[in-house]
Amino acid sequence: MSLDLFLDDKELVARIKDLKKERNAVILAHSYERPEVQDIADYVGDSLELSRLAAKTDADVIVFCSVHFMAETAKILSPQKTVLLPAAEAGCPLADMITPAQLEAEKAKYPKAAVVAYVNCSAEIKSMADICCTSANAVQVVNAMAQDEILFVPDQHLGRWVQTQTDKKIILWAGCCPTHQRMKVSDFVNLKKEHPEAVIVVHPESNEDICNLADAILSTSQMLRYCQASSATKFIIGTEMGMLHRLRTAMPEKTFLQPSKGLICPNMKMTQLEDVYESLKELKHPIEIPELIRMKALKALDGMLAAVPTK
Ligand code: CIZ
Repeated sequence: MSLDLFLDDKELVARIKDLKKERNAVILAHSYERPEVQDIADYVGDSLELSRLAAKTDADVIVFCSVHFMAETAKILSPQKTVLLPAAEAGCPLADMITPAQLEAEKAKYPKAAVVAYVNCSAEIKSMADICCTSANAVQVVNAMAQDEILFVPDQHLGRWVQTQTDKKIILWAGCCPTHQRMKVSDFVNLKKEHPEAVIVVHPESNEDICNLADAILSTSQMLRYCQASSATKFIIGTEMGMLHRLRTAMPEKTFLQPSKGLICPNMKMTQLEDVYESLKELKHPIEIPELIRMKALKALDGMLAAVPTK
């Protein structure tokens, strides 16, 4: 560890800002990142919002504080830019729950099905899909497909939730997010007893029994807009705890409660201010994707953007 890492947070933040200017860089942070990392970022959002911002910016360097597949998505959309993942080890267990060989075998079982890949997967899986989707647009993407059968990978819970909203036949892959899996029905029930006026909002990566308790099932970007538009002032939020910092920052006048204490994604919490500083200073850790894979993955992402244009 270099000596200049023994800096207090104020000094680190000042140096990060200087380096950002020098490098013509932009810092993006996912809503599940540590509060201090969200606070230093130029933009906080979901994976697709951030990747699209990355593609539009004039910055030469994009420091993507998140996990590997998210930084990869930014690189797929912006191959000419330097995309950095500050914490090299930050992966996604859900993304790792399907391999290219497994998807190849599954596609052979369902030759008539369209493959819809949730963005939480590797560039290689995206390159094998007909189209990508996010948790915000999965239903619209599935409904836009010509095929009646959809092989939905890798998140079974998002796929199951989509099945409740469409007439298409969804074939599920058994992946799941271990962080959302840790939420317990009893935690929601107990908190709701204490705060009967609170509105329950959960992410579609949650188990079915949790979704059944919810007033709204929404992606992180939808959660923010929903809570802003709602006349309610108290919410129970069923997703990774970083999102609570984002909601509290955007709406300090409202109350956001967590059903299960310490609902932390260990990968999202790997990025610390020191990593952001090192990343900018040493250009660590650049994302590279073989061009053939990148181009095929781009087709699946572009297909989604054409099927469901976002503002
Ligand atoms: O795509 C994302 O950013 C994730 C992981 C969740 C969401 O709902 O935004």
